[in-house]
Amino acid sequence: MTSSSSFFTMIKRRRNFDLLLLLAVFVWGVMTWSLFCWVHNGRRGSLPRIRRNYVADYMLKDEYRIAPGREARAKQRGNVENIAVNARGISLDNTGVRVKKRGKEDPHNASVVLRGDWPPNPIPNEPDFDVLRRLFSIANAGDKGEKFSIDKDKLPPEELKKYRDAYRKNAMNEYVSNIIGVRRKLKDTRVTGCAERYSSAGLPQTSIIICFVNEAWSTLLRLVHSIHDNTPPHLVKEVILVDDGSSWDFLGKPLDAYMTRFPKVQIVRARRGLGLMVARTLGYNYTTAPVITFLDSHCECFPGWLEPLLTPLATNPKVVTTPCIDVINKDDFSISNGQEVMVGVVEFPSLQFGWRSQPPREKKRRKNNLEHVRSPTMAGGLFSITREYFDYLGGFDPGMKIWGGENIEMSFKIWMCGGRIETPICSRVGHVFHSHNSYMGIRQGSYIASAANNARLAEVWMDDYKKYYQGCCDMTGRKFYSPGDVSERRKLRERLACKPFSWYIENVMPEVALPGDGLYSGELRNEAFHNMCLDMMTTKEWNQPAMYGCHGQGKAQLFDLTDLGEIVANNRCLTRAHGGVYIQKCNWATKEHVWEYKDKLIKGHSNCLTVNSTLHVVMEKCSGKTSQKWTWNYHRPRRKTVLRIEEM
Ligand code: UD2
Ligand code: MN
Repeated sequence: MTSSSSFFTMIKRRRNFDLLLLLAVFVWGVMTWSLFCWVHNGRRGSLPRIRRNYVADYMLKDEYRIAPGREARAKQRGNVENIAVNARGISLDNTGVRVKKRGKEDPHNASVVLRGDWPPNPIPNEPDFDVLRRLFSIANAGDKGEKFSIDKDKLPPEELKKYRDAYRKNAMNEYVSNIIGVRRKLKDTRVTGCAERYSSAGLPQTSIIICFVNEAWSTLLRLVHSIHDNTPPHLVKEVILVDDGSSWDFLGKPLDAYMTRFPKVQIVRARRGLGLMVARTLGYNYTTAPVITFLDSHCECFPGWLEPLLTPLATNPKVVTTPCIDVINKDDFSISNGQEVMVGVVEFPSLQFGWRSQPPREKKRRKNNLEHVRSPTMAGGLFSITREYFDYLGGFDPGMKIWGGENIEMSFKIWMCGGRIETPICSRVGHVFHSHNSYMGIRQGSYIASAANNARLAEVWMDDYKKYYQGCCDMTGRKFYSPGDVSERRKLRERLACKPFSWYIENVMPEVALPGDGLYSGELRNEAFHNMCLDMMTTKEWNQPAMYGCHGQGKAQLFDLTDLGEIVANNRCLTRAHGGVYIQKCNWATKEHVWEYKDKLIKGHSNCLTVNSTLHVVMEKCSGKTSQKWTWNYHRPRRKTVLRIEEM
């Protein structure tokens, strides 16, 4: 009995001992954890307050951490979008989207973030500001839209690695953009008279739609800040950010958290990448204002940008406005304010959008410098349109995928169905022109999609003129033409009784050369050289055209003399410069592009196009010798004589 009771006492003591041991381990664990947290808090403690809040927020959530190599693995499996969305754990409704509504405060009371106030990890490639401050003067970086650059060779290896990685992932110098931060002041670069000309009183409200896929943190946030800082609040009903299936973690919860300071911002998330046309339509479904304004996700809005876009729409719902797009340099983030306002055209046979100077008739039509510039097409990312006209035109073609073509489709139908495109010269918005489309990696098939989009627009809107587009290309240059089912879009056009494409060409864009449709066209042969044809050789600017064996394949040997007197092949113009003849982008403002063809001589100013001994063409005094005598295959004495844009 005694022995058994002492046995139990021993067990009891042993239990106490175990409990004590457990307690000690627990206390040790808590102390280590506290020490760990203290160290981390110390780091966070040095950050501005606002940042600490959401750093804490997302650091708690494992799914917002960047899993090294995850993107690469996902790419291998070809389903980046799904992985991304799942990894973020975003809950979605049946339609595949989630909408976050914000509070109701006045936006101007919203908290602001100062330069350098910037979330650390998990934003990838965040510069180490302490290192940077020691090496460079980074105060006021990029202020007033001025350029900011650093000598990357001075960066220590770990910073240089970030610098390079950031560039590769974003097709722009994200590292420098990060130094500039998410907010900067922009100069008022409008021409004189703009500030007085527009008022925000009585204008309709707009909803702003910004679609993005894997956009850099600093460029996306800088855009939203620039809208906030440079727009009268009563003109903006809401800003809809459409996340089109981004795979970068910081565009999840951290972005949600950041945007809570802007009560008018809503974030709509697509379950998977929809392509920009469908993503914009998705955003559109959440808008409520009478005017819709689209912006790319790497823009910056200048003071007074919105009023001129809305003003014409207040009285004419069929006018679509697009701002002057200033170039934000992808390397130093300077914003250059191009002096002359350009117009948009479509190039043949590529159907690509192109910039040109204002054609002579448009210059004549505009009575003063502040008058809006009418434009045959628009770049497509930045424009305001009334809800009424957008709906009437059937919005974006839902059959178009990923990228490309939608801007030209929209432009054609705006004009052909009774409206017009205008650029108010007082509205200025900057846009980063990337070295390539950085999201193409996660949008497989984007080249093919863009070509198919062009085929759709040719099939639906271009009537017989679709012969000028013969399809284009995948990444290897292989051509194809696959518009898919366009029956619904054709019905739409019929229902709206829009004008024929010939009307558009003759009235809206008569200056653009259609290949093989010039006053003179075909091969350009010289009497001194049999079996040889003038050949552009390449489309590279400043290359010299030369005589080459005739191949009958068109393209670089298919020359058109246009109504404006340009000699065009392969979408490029023959240009006189430094006594020689070169290839340049066509530009109606340039006198050196204008030629006269008479008595077999091709004259430019008072000299004649002549073949020299190296088979290149040069300008020489006109003597009538055989090497100055040219013949074309076809002559079309006619035609687009009426340029009626001013009557519309
Ligand atoms: C121009 C337009 C762009 C669009 C395009 C033709 C300007 C300045 N930009 O090319 O808006 O009209 O021509 O299609 O006028 N995006 C998505 N999902 C995608 C692909 C892109 O949401 O699958 C977003 C992207 O993040 C960006 C916008 O759509 O905000 C336009 O793409 P971009 O910037 O690559 O096009 P860009 O400027 O080369
Ligand atoms: Mn863009």
